Amino acid sequence: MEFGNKARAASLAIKALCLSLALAIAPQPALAAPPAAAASATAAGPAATAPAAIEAAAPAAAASEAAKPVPGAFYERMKPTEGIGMPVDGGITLQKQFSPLGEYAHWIHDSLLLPVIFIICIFVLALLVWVVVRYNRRANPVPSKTSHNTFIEVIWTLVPVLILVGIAIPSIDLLAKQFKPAPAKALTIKITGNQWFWTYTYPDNGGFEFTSYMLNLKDSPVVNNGVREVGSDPSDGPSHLEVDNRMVVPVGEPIRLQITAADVIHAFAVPSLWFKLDAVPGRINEKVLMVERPGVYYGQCSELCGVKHGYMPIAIEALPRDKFNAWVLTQAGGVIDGQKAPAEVAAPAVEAPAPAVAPTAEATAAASASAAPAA
Ligand SMILES: [Cu+2]
Repeated sequence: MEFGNKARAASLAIKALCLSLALAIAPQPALAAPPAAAASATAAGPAATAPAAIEAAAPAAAASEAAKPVPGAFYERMKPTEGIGMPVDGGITLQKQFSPLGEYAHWIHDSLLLPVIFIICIFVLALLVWVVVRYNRRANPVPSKTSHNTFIEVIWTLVPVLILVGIAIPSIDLLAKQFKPAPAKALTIKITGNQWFWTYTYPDNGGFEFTSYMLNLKDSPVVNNGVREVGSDPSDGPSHLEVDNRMVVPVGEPIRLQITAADVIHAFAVPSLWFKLDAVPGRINEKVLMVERPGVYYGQCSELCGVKHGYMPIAIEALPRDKFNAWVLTQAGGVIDGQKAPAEVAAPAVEAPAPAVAPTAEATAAASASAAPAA
């Protein structure tokens, strides 16, 4: 919201600059142009006295509003990519990472910790084998009485200290980065853990809120009443991980996630985004989420929270900013920078076959395309 205010302030400043330039160079007849353009430049406010100048400022305004959704834009649920943002069969290491911190942590794990662990294990194993072979009773009947060797003692103290320092430097660096607060302009999303589903609230986009339940499993007892079966939509991901309403986020920007719980302790965890934070009743935990590329990323509640603990997965759909904005406008009460959706964008494509306002050709095609597989 604050970012929106700043963007508007910047846009106003650019317009004011263009206005003074235009006033200085515009020939007099241009100032007498019809005032029709004023209607399109609502943000110009009191500074908008000369229609010709407003016309001159239009390209600058268009640039600052490039992030806004195009009227008639629609949201289409993204199909996840197999093996991306989800566990894979026979996987033995961390999931492929899609956040800067995740990549850093993955590097620490693969290029630092694993080699150190491997070298230490091989070294200790070799020492054991050497001792067993060389110093058993038959091979070495008269043992040495040596009890101290200063050089070896210095080595076996110093080397582990250096190894620990070598591990600590990037670890503490990663820890510090994980605790870095979100920038003031970051989008805020509030997440509430419930027995046994998640609630997502978007306070910066009109405060709309929705719940997210796991899809029911095929040929199994119903887990969530009134929720469809997994696989009944072509965009569905793996069973036990796919949900009815995904949390949608913009890609490539820091997002402030504020996490709490309504009943017992849950934990919001998405392995491929290097994100895990407890959801504690009566308390708000905050952490920054940054997704590097568009996609669907799955996680699960990671705190034993009751009988259906294993049935409250998390699905995050990361979209480019313009598509995220379009998605926001499909939500009831969804607002981008104080602007509400045009009627045809606000009407849910699937649930409203006959919208009150005539939809654009594109929206109609989208509605019929997404409605067809469900039928
Ligand atoms: Cu839980």
